[in-house]
Amino acid sequence: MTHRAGLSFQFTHAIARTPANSVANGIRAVDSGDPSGDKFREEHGLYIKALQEAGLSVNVLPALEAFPDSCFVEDPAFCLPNAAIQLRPGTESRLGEGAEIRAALDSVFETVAVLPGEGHVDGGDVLTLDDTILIGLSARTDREGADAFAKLLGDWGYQAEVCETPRGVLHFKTACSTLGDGVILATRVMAESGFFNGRPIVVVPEGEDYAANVIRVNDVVLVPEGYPKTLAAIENAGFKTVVLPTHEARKVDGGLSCLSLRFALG
Ligand code: CIR
Repeated sequence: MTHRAGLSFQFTHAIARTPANSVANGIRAVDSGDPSGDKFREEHGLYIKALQEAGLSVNVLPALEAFPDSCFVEDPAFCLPNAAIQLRPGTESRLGEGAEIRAALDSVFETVAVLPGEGHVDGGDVLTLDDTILIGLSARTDREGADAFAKLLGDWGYQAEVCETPRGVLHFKTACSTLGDGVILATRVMAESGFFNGRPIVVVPEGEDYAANVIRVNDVVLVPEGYPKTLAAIENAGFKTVVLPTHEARKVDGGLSCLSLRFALG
């Protein structure tokens, strides 16, 4: 696709969802204790404020107790400037979240498509760069879903590539992010994967893999609290940062990107 400067980080709007108390039952690979709804909502409030300070108008949807992981709105949908796709998350307890977010998509986008076919894609497996969109196969995103998604993006004039998320990594974006301006932040394993085609990569220092999930929002990069080496690496690469607590999200394998859908309208 043609290079669309800023596609990966210039946004005007976001959609988020308040964490429910049921987030204590959220899915996790390793149990390090249940997140508390109250503490999670406190951290979420700071996250929303940071998005607003970065210039976004944020629609915060009400908590959904029936879906413990529903505050991770990145997974059931994918947004582009002026168009969105309702996805089918690849785990049973989250499947219904696509229908739950649909009205919020319809209220802002002229075009909202549903992922064609029967396959599954979690938005956490989709990394939008300015010139291509990478889709990682994972335990959540299957080949049928990824191919259908790539075809739909192609029909809309975007280039998409399907890659393999390294084993043991929940989502493609658990291990990498765009810092914007063509620069990638990635864990060492992901940096050595060859997915990034010679793009400049800031490698996440050893022991800080969780900090590979950051978000560039307009002029700033939001970085999780507690990862000083990664923070320094991002700042040394010339990016302005804002640090946010994500301690409760982390207990259920969530990070900064999962907590919002970010897009440009206009
Ligand atoms: C899940 O396992 O689906 C949630 N507990 C965490 C989702 C994190 N989402 C993301 O990385 N995009």
